[in-house]
Amino acid sequence: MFIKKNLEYQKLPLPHKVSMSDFEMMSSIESFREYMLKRHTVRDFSKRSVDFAIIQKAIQIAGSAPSGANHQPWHFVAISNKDIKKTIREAAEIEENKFYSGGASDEWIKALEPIGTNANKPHLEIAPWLIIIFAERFGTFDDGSKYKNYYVPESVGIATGFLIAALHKAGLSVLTHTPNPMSFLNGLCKRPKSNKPVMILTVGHASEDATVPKVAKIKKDIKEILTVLD
Ligand code: IYR
Repeated sequence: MFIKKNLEYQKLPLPHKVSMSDFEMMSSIESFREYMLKRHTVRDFSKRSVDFAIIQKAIQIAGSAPSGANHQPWHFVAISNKDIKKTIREAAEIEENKFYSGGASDEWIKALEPIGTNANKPHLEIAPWLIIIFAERFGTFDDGSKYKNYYVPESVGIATGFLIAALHKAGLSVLTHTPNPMSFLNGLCKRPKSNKPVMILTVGHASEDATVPKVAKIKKDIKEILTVLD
């Protein structure tokens, strides 16, 4: 929580200086690239448990992300409780059933065909952890007064990217899931109305027989995603 009287501008020397030779830079980015390219969105999870300490560290990394005015407009709810996971699965499947049986446009359903998704979400119960990501529209100072957050979707998106990368670094697999509507998650996670549920991350180990859709591995060429003006 922000303490109002601590919020004065003050300069600090850069706390960590990462200094690398050109060679070290290349080798560092190359090994990171190789590792990140081993990340696959997984829908088939094993029941193998994951220590809470790993989840906690990953969320610390997410919490270090840059954000609008450094307001850190996010909150993470980590769930391993079987009953709560079951409730989330049931609620999500009700919404997904509506989505897949007429709620979504034909164009959207067609776009999902190559990914092979459907309304069944067993992973929400099988995987050891669900992390629910909330976006906070407002924060509260130590004196109880409220302040507005800025660039909330952008900030939460960056933190979510950090989180997914951190979980991958721990050898875990992740599935991003956005059931719509998601307001049932506020009650279940005891979060106030000012918190908007953004995403459910299913987190755990991929099952032995996990598969990925072939199309998921077709990535746009660098020439298509990068324009250089030099
Ligand atoms: N939320 C649904 C549908 C879905 C939508 C998109 I866009 C995806 O990339 C994947 C699925 C579901 O989870 O099945």
